[in-house]
Parts: sequence; C-alpha cells; structure tokens
Amino acid sequence: MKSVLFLINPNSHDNDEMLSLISTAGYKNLGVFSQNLKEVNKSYYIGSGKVKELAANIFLIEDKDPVKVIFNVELNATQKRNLEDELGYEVLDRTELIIEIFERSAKTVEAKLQVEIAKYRYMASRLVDKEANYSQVTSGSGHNKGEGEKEKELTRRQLSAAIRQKKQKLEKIKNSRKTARSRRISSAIPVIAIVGYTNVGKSTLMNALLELSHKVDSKNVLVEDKLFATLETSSRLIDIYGFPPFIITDTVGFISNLPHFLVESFKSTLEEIKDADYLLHVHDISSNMMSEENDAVNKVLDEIGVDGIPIIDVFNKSDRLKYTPFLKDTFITTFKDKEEVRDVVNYIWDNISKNWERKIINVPYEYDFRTLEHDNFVIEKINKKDGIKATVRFNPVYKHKYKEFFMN
Ligand SMILES: Nc1nc2c(ncn2[C@@H]2O[C@H](COP(=O)(O)OP(=O)(O)OP(=O)(O)O)[C@@H](O)[C@H]2O)c(=O)[nH]1
Ligand SMILES: [Mg+2]
Repeated sequence: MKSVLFLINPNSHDNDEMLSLISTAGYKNLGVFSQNLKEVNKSYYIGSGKVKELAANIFLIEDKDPVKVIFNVELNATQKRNLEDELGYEVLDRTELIIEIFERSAKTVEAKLQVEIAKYRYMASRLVDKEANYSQVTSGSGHNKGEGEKEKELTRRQLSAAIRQKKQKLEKIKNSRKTARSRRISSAIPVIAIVGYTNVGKSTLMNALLELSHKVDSKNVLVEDKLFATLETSSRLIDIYGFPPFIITDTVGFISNLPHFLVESFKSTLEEIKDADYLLHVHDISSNMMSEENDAVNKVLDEIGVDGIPIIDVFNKSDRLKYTPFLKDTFITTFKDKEEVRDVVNYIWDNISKNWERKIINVPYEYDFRTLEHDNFVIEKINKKDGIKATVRFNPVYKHKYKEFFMN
C-alpha cells in the first residue's frame, strides 16, 4: 500500500507523528506536501489551486500501485468526496488512519468490539454531514428530500442498532472483569495503572517488571515501535524480591487530538484506569513535544473522569539523550536497563509509602526478613552482628506485627 502525506499547517512533531501513524498502518509513503492555511476552504479544506498542484505532483511520483492521499486533519464528508473527485485518488483523514491502525492492532474480542463501535460512530457522524448536504441540494423538492431521508434514516437506524448490540456485548465482558477486579481489591494490594502517550514505553515497563518478578512467560505483553501497539488493558501481579507486591495495569496509549468519539468507544477499557490506586504516568524525555504529549494525556484523563488518583511521573528513554539532565523531583530512567527498572520499583514504593510511619528496627537473623520486606517499604538495611538493622516505612495495615523490633 502506497501513500502520500499532505500536511496542513505542519510542525516537525506533526510530520513525525503522521509518518509514524502511516508506517504503523502499513503504508509506504512516497512524498510529503504541505500548505499553510489561514482559512479552511469549505469544499476542499485546502485551496482549490493547491488541489490541482497536488494532483500533478502525485502523478509524477506514483507508480503502478494505487495511492492514498492522507491528511493530518479531520475532513468532513463533502471535503473528502470533493478531494477524491478532483485528485482521482482515495483520501484518508487522520481519524480514518487511526481507525485503520486500531483495526489492525485489535486482537482480543474486546478490542475488536471497541474498534467496530468507533468505526460505526465515525460512519454515523459522516451521515450527519451528508444530511446537511442533502438539505442544501434538495430544498424545494419535497419528493426527493423524502426519499433521501428514508435512505439515511434506515442507515442511521441500522448503525445505532449495531452500536447498541456491540455495546451490550462489551458490557458483558466488562462485568465479568469487574468481578475479577473486586476479588482483587479485597486483597489490599495496590493497583497501579501505567498511562502515557502512545509509544513512550508503557508495555516495555510492564514486561521488565514481569521479568524482575520472574514471570517471563506467555503472558508478556506486546512491545512494538508502533503507535497503538496496545489496545486493551491487561493486569499482572508483580512480586519482586525486596519489595511489597503490586498489581500493574498496562493501558492503551493516548495521542493528541484524539476525536471524542474514539475516546468514547474505548471508554470501557480506559475506565479501568479509574479503579487504580495510583497512576504511573510515563513520559518520553527524548521527545521534543513532551509537554504537548503531557497535555494530551491529561486531557484524555479528564475526559474519562479520572480525578484525585495520585500520579507518579516517570521519564523514560534517557538512553536516547546525549546528556541526562539533572532536574529536581524528576525521575529520569530507561526501561531498557534492568537495574534501572529496579530503581523504578523503588521510586514507586517511595511514593506510595510517603505517609507511612518511618521506624528504625533491629531484626534478629532467626526472623524471616522477607516477610517484613513483603509487607513494608524497606529504605535501607545493614547486616549487623546481632541481626539486620533497617530503616523502614511501615504499612499501617501491618505495622502491629513488627512492634517488637522498633528501636525508636
Ligand atoms: N531507546 C529506548 N527505547 C525504548 C525505551 N523504552 C521503550 N522503548 C521502545 O519504544 C517503543 C515503544 O515501546 P512500547 O513499550 O510498545 O510503548 P507503549 O507505550 O506501550 O506504546 P503503545 O502501546 O503503542 O501506546 C519500542 O520500540 C520499545 O523498544 C527506552 O528506555 N529507550
Ligand atoms: Mg503498549
């Protein structure tokens, strides 16, 4: 599959992100064209002169395969059709491209259902668009208008019936997961959801944690240098020697300007984020648009109604920087390095245990120190003659078990 990218008011991030989306969707991009626009053209989005120029340019670079022309904005139905007529090539806008990627990535029943709902919602939004056109074209002709409307009504009714049916199926899956979750919640193990922009390394962290947890098996999650490699949430128990256990949830990555209906379609997956006790927000420190990416993530979190869950920020991909900057209160790391991932776990527990009571203890060697480490956060430990001397933050739930060891 071949494509040509047309960028409207581009910046370098837009350019990179669109090219990533295009290659993730499986296209070989033949060329990039652009226009700076102050005003949107009603018929074509871009200027009509530019459309002709673009057609001529594509003609020069195309080979035998059909080419799709991809825009970095959202086009309405009229603009898309006019562009296709004028260019003689199929046109895709950014949303359609993202839906194509979602379709390719969706592996589970749940992800597939969500993508189908998103697609139908998108089609329904296109119908509204067409309707505006119809009323312009057919005003005055009562007969035609009625016919047109009947046709549209049917399609819309079919679409909403299909959406309703798929939502019901989704609801069933969601409910079965809820029961599993409530069983989990009663165990008092904290649930941490990894959130962040797409491709920042969320699934890489999940797998690294599983590895430290000695659980490398078929349950690993997919890591790819692709946008939206992950389309469903998955949770795993992480139990690493020297730390208390926690449950980690890998989630779908976010992207800027994600159309609302897409967020809406993935709500059942995204809503799991709301059940987390903590959010681990992963940033890509090597990205030159980190702050925009941060805003996009916060916007989606707002949209799904995440409110009041403590956020732990972690900045990944430090290995891609020439120099690692020293920034106060900023945890910079790379998930590619196993030792550093242990530090991430330490950082997570340092945050979780912030308000736990800190005690210095002396534990005789006969006692199984591992149980203590499993229940509480050990900041430091030193082996002494008569036992282990340690600085520990005690989990209020388990503190009573260890009173005999307190030295302060
Ligand atoms: N250089 C470098 N690459 C990394 C690091 N962490 C992850 N990656 C790479 O970044 C790419 C994306 O990683 P994923 O873990 O799939 O990212 P994700 O956030 O889960 O992405 P989505 O599921 O698409 O939202 C992969 O090619 C990883 O190998 C890192 O610390 N340094
Ligand atoms: Mg992922």
